[in-house]
Amino acid sequence: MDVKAAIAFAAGQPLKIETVQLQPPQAGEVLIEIKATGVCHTDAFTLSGADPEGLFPTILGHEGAGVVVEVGAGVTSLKVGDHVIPLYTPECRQCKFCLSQKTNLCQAIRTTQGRGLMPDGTSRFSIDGKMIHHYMGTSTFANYTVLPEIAVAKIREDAPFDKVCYIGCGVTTGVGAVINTAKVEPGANVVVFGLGGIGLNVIQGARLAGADMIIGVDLNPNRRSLAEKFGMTHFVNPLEVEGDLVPYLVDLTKGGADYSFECIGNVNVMRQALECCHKGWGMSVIIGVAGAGQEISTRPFQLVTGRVWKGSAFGGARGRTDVPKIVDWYMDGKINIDDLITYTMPIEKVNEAFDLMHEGKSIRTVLTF
Ligand code: NAD
Ligand code: AHE
Ligand code: ZN
Repeated sequence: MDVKAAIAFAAGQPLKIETVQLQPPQAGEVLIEIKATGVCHTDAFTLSGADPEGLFPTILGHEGAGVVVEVGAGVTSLKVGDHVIPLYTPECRQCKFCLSQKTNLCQAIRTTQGRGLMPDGTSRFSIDGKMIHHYMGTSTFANYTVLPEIAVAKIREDAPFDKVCYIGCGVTTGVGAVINTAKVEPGANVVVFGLGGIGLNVIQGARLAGADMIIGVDLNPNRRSLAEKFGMTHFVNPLEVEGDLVPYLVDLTKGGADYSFECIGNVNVMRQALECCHKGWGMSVIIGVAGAGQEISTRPFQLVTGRVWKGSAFGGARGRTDVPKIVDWYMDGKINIDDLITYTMPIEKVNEAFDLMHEGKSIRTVLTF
């Protein structure tokens, strides 16, 4: 079938809206009509060319919501008409990783997904007979996309697509990192580096967990008021701090953060995030994605003396199990999504959405079809 998609033909170039061809779902796959998709910094990261897994041409987008319109042979957990959120972290419930119950990183289709292909090693997308890569297994910058059944979360039908699409990445990543990965406890002191689409969800996750002090760190002073609305108690702009940021934060938290979160993708900030943690127990969680060739460093003494460095992908969430619950939290008013969606515009304006992100003018832009 012909579908409308924003294609990234090469790194660093604006996306182009084109009509592309999509093959029907194969065994174990479903065809989804995408109704709305968020634009995450990771889409921009891959488009920039800094992603070692970045492949072109591709259809970006991994924060979508839509409706199942066709199911392939053998699909049992989904039917036509189901409202769904595509998952870049699937949940097969059968692989070693899923069965371990120690991680959300299902590996059932990770190899082909990383090569921009469906599990059978081919792509469903093409243009004029030339193959186009899938992206993160989701490719939500298209009005129709195909996914394996194990990479689709079924959600309630009264949830608005143009809001809950954000649960497909940013909301779950931020809130989940606090609850699933760090397991922040009531009364904890938390420092959040980067108050964008992820960091603000860490802030609201920390409030949900009952954190006491919630410190937000960002170079953009315009982030302050929204972060306060989401639970931030103290704002720190590193440009206004005299001297080193780390001792400043250790002082502010009276000994160091119980938990810190890096939501930028900057390896120097990752080091600061670890080193501002409390001696003996402070835990720093890396969420930000850093470019090819970049490495983190610190004195091993930081770890010897009890600080813990962790990472979190998709907020440690098991998508098919946890995403429907997070949709419920939103529908029940436990988490705020609406105030983080700063722009909603048609897919044709996708390049404007990236510009707004780079200019620091948006938290999340949602594209509709
Ligand atoms: P964003 O662009 O919305 O937000 C980034 C924020 O960081 C901005 O507010 C910016 O002003 C701030 N910032 C930039 N440099 C800074 C610095 N040196 N010090 C302090 N603040 C600084 O991006 P986002 O969508 O929130 O994504 C954040 C990061 O998380 C990206 O690297 C993205 O790829 C990654 N990410 C990871 C996961 C995961 O599962 N691990 C999921 C989604 C996004
Ligand atoms: N392709 C990059 C890695 C990018 C990355 O870490 N992605 C996160 C999700 S970011 C969503 O906005 C993730 O889930 N990682 C786990 C995984 O298996 O990719 C690279 O460096 O190669
Ligand atoms: Zn994302």
